[in-house]
Amino acid sequence: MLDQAEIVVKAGSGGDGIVSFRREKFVPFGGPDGGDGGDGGDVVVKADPAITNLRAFRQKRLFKAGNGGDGRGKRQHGKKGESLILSVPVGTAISSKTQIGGDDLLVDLEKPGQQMVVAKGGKGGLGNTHFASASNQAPQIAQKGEVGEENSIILDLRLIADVGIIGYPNVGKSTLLAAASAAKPKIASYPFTTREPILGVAEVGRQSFVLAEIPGLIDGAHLGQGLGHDFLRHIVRTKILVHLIDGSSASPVEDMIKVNAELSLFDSALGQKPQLVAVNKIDLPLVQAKLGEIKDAFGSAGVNALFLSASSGEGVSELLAAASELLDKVAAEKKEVGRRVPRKIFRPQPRGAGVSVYKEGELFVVVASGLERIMARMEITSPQVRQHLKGQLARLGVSKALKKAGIKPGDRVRCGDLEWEW
Ligand SMILES: Nc1nc2c(ncn2[C@@H]2O[C@H](COP(=O)(O)OP(=O)(O)OP(=O)(O)O)[C@@H](O)[C@H]2O)c(=O)[nH]1
Ligand SMILES: [Mg+2]
Repeated sequence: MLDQAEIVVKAGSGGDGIVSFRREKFVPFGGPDGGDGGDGGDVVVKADPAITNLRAFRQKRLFKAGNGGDGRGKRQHGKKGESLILSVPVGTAISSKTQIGGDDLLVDLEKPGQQMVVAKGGKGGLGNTHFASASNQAPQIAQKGEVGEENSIILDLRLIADVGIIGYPNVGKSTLLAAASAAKPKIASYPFTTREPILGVAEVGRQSFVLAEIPGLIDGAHLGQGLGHDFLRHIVRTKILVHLIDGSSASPVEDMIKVNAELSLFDSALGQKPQLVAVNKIDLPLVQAKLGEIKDAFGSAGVNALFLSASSGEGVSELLAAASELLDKVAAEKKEVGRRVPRKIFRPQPRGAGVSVYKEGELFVVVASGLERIMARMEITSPQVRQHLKGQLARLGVSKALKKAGIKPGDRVRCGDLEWEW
């Protein structure tokens, strides 16, 4: 049930555009007819209900889409590279690995058919037909294809349950799950009987929801103690929690506080998740005897606890009704928040923004978003290309920035992997 895989995805590179001129009988000087390169294929991850695990991604690590074909003469464009579609189970979260070793959640593929491009194919280079102008009718310029994106991503199949049943080991989580649903988890009088999350479906009136027993919550679980913190991340996706507490424990309120602290230490959002506190095992005479005391203790802690016996069934239907009600409330609030989220506004960057120039000894180094991409696609040796590049540099505000930094003809400039003379 716990499923994770780390893979490398590589999109196809774009094909090269080419330099070619028409050659026909009786036409001595044909015009340019170099075709464009085809775009490289994308790598796409798609949620497919037919897939149930991430096994396929644990055996193989590199997934590549097809490259675009090169352009040819007679304006023939290169073939588009074939995209690669990776089918994953619904409920897979995709994160990208950050350079500092962490990960950033990119998307949660929650719906069947939902998909995301995880590596974008490189654009095909333009053939020389695009560079013809009134002053240059025989252009020797063609663009190289752009290199396809390569990314390291983490696929993480998380459990999808509406309600997570949490609590210390042996408090009766499995017993409650068995009483509330048709699931048949193993029940025993020792801790860590349950070693993997277990799902069950509960029905309340005409509503039904998925319950999951989350095992392994002990002090230090956020540090990986006990069964480790792998299960804790499953709780992140549940909508609400049922926090089950053993009524026969020495201090039920303290148990609740400690488990909640463990949740917050793992992820502050978990500590904020709505929860119902339920005190179990009220059938035990020992618990009956101090029921009033326990109620008062929770009352003073500001918690409106529910009381039940998972083994006798007393109070179970009331707990399920309360869970159903809380789920409705959470869903209504989510809708409300969804309406209030402001639309994102993208503002185009003014020209010259994002260009910076610094000196490395005698060398002028240019850092400009966009320029490195253009440069990587240039065959800088040809004089015509250099002319074209000069135009691009002026357009992006790079020339101005270099002049401001005091550049003189003959000085050397570097941008990305390319170095040239000014
Ligand atoms: N008297 C009484 N015993 C209960 C009740 N609920 C559970 N138990 C007992 O408590 C013990 C643990 O129950 P489980 O349901 O396995 O507890 P759990 O929280 O799932 O435990 P782990 O999976 O090991 O973390 C078993 O011996 C159960 O029979 C209850 O309401 N009353
Ligand atoms: Mg259990």
